Amino acid sequence: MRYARWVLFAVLVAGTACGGGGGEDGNGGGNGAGTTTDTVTLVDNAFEPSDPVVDAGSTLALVNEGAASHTFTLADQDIDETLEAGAESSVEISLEAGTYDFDCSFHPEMSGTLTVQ
Ligand SMILES: [Cu+2]
Repeated sequence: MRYARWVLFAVLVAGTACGGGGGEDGNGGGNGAGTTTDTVTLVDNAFEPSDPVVDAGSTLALVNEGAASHTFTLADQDIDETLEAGAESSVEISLEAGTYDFDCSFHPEMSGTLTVQ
């Protein structure tokens, strides 16, 4: 009885030490504060990322990796880029700091929010 408890304790300690090692490193790829987005990829049917962050006055690259045509449209901001399948383009973000909803004119379910900082 006493021996079995000891073994269980040893196994628990070994397991904890082993599992703890890799835990901290996993967060590195996240969307950290201060990181801006270079490229928005259009796929069937979503934007990746759907929450890009850009600096005011910068240029945002657009790549359509989908099989269908898609648009990057900010309806109220005079930005409406149409990309055929496989096409690349870019838009100049001449907007004031704030958040702006965008979508695809062809696929209303494709939408996202652009943050200008
Ligand atoms: Cu679309």
